[in-house]
Amino acid sequence: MNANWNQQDRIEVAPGETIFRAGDAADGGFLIESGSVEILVGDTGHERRINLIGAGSLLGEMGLLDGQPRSATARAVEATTMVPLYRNHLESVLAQADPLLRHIVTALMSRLRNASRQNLPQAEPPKSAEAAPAVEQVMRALKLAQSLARGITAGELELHYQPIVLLSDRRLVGYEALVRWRHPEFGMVRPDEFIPLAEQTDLIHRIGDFVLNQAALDWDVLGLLCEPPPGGKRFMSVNLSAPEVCRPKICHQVYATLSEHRMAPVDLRIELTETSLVGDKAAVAEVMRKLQSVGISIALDDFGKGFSGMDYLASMPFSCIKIDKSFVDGVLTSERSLQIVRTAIQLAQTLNMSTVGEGIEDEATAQALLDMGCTYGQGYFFGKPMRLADVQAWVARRGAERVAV
Ligand code: G
Ligand code: G
Ligand code: MN
Repeated sequence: MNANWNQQDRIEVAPGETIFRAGDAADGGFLIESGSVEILVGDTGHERRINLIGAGSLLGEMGLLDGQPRSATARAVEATTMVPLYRNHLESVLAQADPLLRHIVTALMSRLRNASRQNLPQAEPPKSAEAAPAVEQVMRALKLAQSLARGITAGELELHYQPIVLLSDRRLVGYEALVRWRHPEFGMVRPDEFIPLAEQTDLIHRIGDFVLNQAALDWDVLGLLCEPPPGGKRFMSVNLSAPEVCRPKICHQVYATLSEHRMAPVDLRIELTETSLVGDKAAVAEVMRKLQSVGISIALDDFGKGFSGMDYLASMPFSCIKIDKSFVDGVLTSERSLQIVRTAIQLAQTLNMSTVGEGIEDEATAQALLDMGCTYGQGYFFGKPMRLADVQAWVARRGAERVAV
């Protein structure tokens, strides 16, 4: 792909402009948004048009796959707008896609590759009914990857807060900050879709900065809504992913943000998943100890979901374990889930850590967790992730309900 186009969101091409020539190096493709493009074969001066493609068509998609030189020339017929699709993005999207989707896309791509070997560079992905949603999903992920930088700059990220309550009396003690992307085309996009894309680049740091900054800013209001028991803690939990934990000067960045917003370090909790702990263990532990030494607490997120939670519990300074929803969901129906949750809570108690049950959706589950000694609860049963103003309304409504009881 032309170096000047690298990492652009949209490319505008003038009528008659060449997009690429046969023989050019290829490392990506394009999706035509508007306009039209002709595909030409043959030598300069003796070119022959073999196809004319328009909005919604893929162009140069072979480069997405194998980086082989272009087998034809592409030229805009009129003013044309294209979304560039980069190979590293496709690869990261596919690496996370579900295996069926990965299989479909790989099969489609290999068909395309064979078609192009037979000198049919105009071949397009078959638009069969089955393949359409898969292609759409890949397109969506690619478009998201492409527009993330712009979206962050344009202020499309927002932070939602999910209440965390003390299970014994259901009082509000804290929140988990969860980032969302209000995308102009796709609406509200969940972090599972864009955080992994952001982690491939430095964009994850811009997201991390936004989240920490916004959470510290909103804590001014949200902190006052909490009602910790006498001597108990109130907290704002934020999620950090691996590249953020390993970022040089992460501690400095966190302290600077806290002091800018006059947020007390003891009010901040950082959630780390096992996957954020990979890499240089000693370095990660060092960062965690530094954060902890100023009063910030650290929670092990999604406990039970990974492979070696135990290992991390032994070597890293956690003060809280968040028990994954997949186990919480089963406490009433699966003896195994029940025993795993019970054991996790006991382990936490032995190690002097608190516990949060995640994804609680009903009263009976909340009660079961409380009976086992779980400290905190989080889940739709108490409250969904909400914007700041909605948290205020939620607190007011709860207060009224309590008075009414
Ligand atoms: O709210 P939702 O279920 O969409 O969140 C999905 C996952 O995305 C959560 O489990 C959480 O770990 C992750 N996530 C949410 N917000 C952030 C954030 O600000 N930073 C990082 N690194 N991950 C987040
Ligand atoms: O980072 P973590 O995996 O802990 O984030 C929790 C995620 O789970 C959030 O994205 C939130 O939207 C989601 N979630 C929280 N409570 C519930 C719940 O009760 N039910 C379901 N289905 N999802 C929940
Ligand atoms: Mn979390």
